[in-house]
Amino acid sequence: MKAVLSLLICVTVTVFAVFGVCQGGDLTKNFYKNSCPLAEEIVQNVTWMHTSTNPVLPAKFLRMHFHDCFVRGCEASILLNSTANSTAEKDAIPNLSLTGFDVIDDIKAQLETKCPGVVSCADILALAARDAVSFQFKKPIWEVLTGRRDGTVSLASEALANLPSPFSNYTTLQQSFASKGLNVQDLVVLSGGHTIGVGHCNFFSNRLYNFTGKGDQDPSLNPTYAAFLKTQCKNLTDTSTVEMDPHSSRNFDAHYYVILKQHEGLFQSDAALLTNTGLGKLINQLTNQNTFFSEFGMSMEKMGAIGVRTGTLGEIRKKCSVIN
Ligand code: HEM
Ligand SMILES: *[C@@H]1O[C@H](CO)[C@@H](O)[C@H](O)[C@H]1NC(C)=O
Ligand SMILES: *[C@@H]1O[C@H](CO)[C@@H](O)[C@H](O)[C@H]1NC(C)=O
Ligand SMILES: *[C@@H]1O[C@H](CO)[C@@H](O)[C@H](O)[C@H]1NC(C)=O
Ligand SMILES: *[C@@H]1O[C@H](CO)[C@@H](O)[C@H](O)[C@H]1NC(C)=O
Ligand SMILES: *[C@@H]1O[C@H](CO)[C@@H](O)[C@H](O)[C@H]1NC(C)=O
Ligand SMILES: *[C@@H]1O[C@H](CO)[C@@H](O)[C@H](O)[C@H]1NC(C)=O
Ligand SMILES: CC(=O)N[C@H]1CO[C@H](CO)[C@@H](O)[C@@H]1O
Repeated sequence: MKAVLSLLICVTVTVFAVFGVCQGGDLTKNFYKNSCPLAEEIVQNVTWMHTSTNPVLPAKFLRMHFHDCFVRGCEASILLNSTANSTAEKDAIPNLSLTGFDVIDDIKAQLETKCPGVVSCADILALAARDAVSFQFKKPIWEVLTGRRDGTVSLASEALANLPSPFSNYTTLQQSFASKGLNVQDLVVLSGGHTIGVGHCNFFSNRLYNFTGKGDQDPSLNPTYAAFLKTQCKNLTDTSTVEMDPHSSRNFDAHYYVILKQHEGLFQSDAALLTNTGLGKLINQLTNQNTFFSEFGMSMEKMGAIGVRTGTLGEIRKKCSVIN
């Protein structure tokens, strides 16, 4: 029955595609093979060139891609500038510390000289996130499907409403991911993105100084680690940054799960993964680098497909920071 149903769906989709009625569709491997054969190579070269002199770029791009996908789908709304009429996602509070927009502009400019109006900003971001993270391995560590098109709307209020907060508990995180079609496995695996990059004290200092409003510490946080964090974040208003995966925050590896098990996850949202005891087995498995990398690739493919516009939907922006 299931097979018959999917055959029916396939036939329907094909018929619609042939007649150009169906505007949506799936992402594909190497979408620009004919229209811009060097596209993926150009993205990788320019990304690697910038990453070689800017070691924080992998963290910036990985988080930027996540923020893009969780708000209106992966359609580059995160790259749009605010206009006279509307404040863009870029200028919402959760964007604090996103950088690298100039690098995206550089990649786009080089693609526009080779194949004008062909490669979407949403695809550039998905590829650049993968390539920046992969720079340390000198080869791509997950596959990125392409064919996304760009959206035309970006609203700061939607960033606030759609991005999970670092103060979230497990239930809230699970709901947030479910609302994007991602399951609990994706939640645990993608949280492993916190193996690179930094977090600002104000996103977790309540765990050090005032967890329940009584000047107390979060009992689920490793006390030795908490003592260290207090030397980095002096008080509740300190806005310094600390590495999320201490001593290895520029190394994309499985170490996030090692510290997580030691109750050294930085945010409440990290610690929350331990509150569902059913996830212990998965967390243990993910401490193995090969397992983490292959699972991360699969979950990134799902995240990278959230709400994508394909076919004739959306547009191919000429500049990533403004709509055409
Ligand atoms: C599960 C829900 C998540 C929450 C609540 C969350 C929250 C945060 C917060 C608060 C920061 C610190 C920002 C700052 O202080 O500048 C951060 C950083 C980061 N997040 Fe997440 N995040 C989540 C999931 C993800 C996912 C799915 C990815 C990518 C796969 C990701 C990748 C990153 C990276 C790479 C950084 C470091 C950014 C930098 O160094 O500038 N996060 N996250
Ligand atoms: C990308 O970089 C490689 C290695 O430096 C070089 O051989 C290749 O020609 C570059 N490709 C493009 C499209 O610039
Ligand atoms: C978008 O904003 C950035 C930062 O303010 C600026 O450098 C860039 O030129 C703007 N883009 C356009 C197309 O005006
Ligand atoms: C601002 O809003 C007005 C009226 O809704 C519209 O005509 C105009 O095109 C908008 N401008 C921009 C830059 O979005
Ligand atoms: C999780 O957080 C939400 C929103 O703050 C709250 O309504 C809910 O009661 C919390 N759940 C648990 C189990 O603490
Ligand atoms: C700790 O939290 C309580 C309750 O929210 C608040 O009244 C108190 O002022 C906070 N303490 C500090 C040092 O901010
Ligand atoms: C909190 O710590 C920061 C960094 O050490 C310091 O600059 C600031 O004055 C402190 N604020 C308060 C209220 O103690
Ligand atoms: C990179 C970037 O655009 N950051 C903005 C994030 O939002 C704040 C306002 O909340 C802006 O001041 C930043 O410029």
